[in-house]
Amino acid sequence: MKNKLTISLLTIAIGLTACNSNHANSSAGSDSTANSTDTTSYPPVETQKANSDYKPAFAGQTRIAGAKTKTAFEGKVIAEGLKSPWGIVALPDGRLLITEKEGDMRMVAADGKLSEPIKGIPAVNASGQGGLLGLRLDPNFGSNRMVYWVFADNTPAGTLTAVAKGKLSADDKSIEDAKVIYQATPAHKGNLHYGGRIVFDKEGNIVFSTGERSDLETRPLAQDLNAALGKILRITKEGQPASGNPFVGKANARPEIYSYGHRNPQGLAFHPETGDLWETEFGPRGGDELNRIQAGNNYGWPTITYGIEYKGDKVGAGIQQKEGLEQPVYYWDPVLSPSGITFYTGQNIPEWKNNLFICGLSSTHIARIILKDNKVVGEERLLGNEGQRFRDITQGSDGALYAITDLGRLYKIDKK
Ligand SMILES: [Ca+2]
Repeated sequence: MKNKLTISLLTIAIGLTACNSNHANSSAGSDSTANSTDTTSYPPVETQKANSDYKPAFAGQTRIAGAKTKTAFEGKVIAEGLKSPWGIVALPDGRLLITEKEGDMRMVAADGKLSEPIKGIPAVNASGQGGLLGLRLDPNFGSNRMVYWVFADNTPAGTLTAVAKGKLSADDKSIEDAKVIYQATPAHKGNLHYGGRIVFDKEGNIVFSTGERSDLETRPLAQDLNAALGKILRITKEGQPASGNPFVGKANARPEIYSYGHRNPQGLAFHPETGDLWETEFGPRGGDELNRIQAGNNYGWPTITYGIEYKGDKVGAGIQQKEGLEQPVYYWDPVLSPSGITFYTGQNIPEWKNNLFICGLSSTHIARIILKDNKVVGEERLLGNEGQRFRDITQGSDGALYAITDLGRLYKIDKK
């Protein structure tokens, strides 16, 4: 493994040398404190043919101007050997807590050393896209040591997306008193589109995502307010519908629903300044989306969507826009396969302030998205030379970004 690590670091070093010469050229004569809206001089990063000739609803909804980071930065592999890591959070002491799809959690120390699997986590169904998925620490983790996670749960009727919680033991070796607090029914006999990302809102409620389970029979449930599939849900730490939810007290609607019409959302993050909830979801072929989530809104799937079915047909009636259904802030055709996302609030790379970083699986890069007035104004591809499917990203307590990949690497991304 040591040889592999050396080689990968060498690859990064070579890649960065190439990048840096570009930076030098592009920043010649410019102010080193370039602001984040300095994007106009670069072509869009996407140059491949789109899957359809669908037209965006507004200018800048796809293939926005490219951006280039001027501050020299690097992505270093600080750990390898994780088994299909899926979710990552930073612990207050600088360590990282990571889920592995097959059902384990591990800690990674600042020097990259992996812990043994943490015991006490209930069994997950890891077939297909299922498993142990996103995780988040309690906002009061420092005093209560509570951890919350999303996973694919087994029931007699099939599998479903569920949320559980438990207390990290004082010796960090186990989760104590693990308890399932929410099951997103109906269950389905399938193993795709579980959603699976989880965040805490400022009131201390859990906000998490569920997929519509992919199959044609379950797909319409994304529009059904009596089903928890294809939704963003908002619940208390005890698994009850959170107060203030948009459908509380409404007939024929579940009170835990926050927004609906989602396909397979795997990215959730709150904007550090506006407080808005931002989401990424896997669309069909050519229809991956970035959305700004507002309570009660319908985000369209499967009634409207960009992109086409993976087998080539149009999706449903083949429409992309409809009154009353939300448009994505941005979409990708071809797709990124967007998984975990995070906003940057670190100090080391000022031009990244409040930018959104999106892990791309099939695209094998991290997308850096510059937002202004709730629109995308710039896009950059990071770590594209690594050949990695990026699964989740978070900001460490040191302000650096940390990203995990399906091949089991942990990258630290920071100023060089
Ligand atoms: Ca949509």
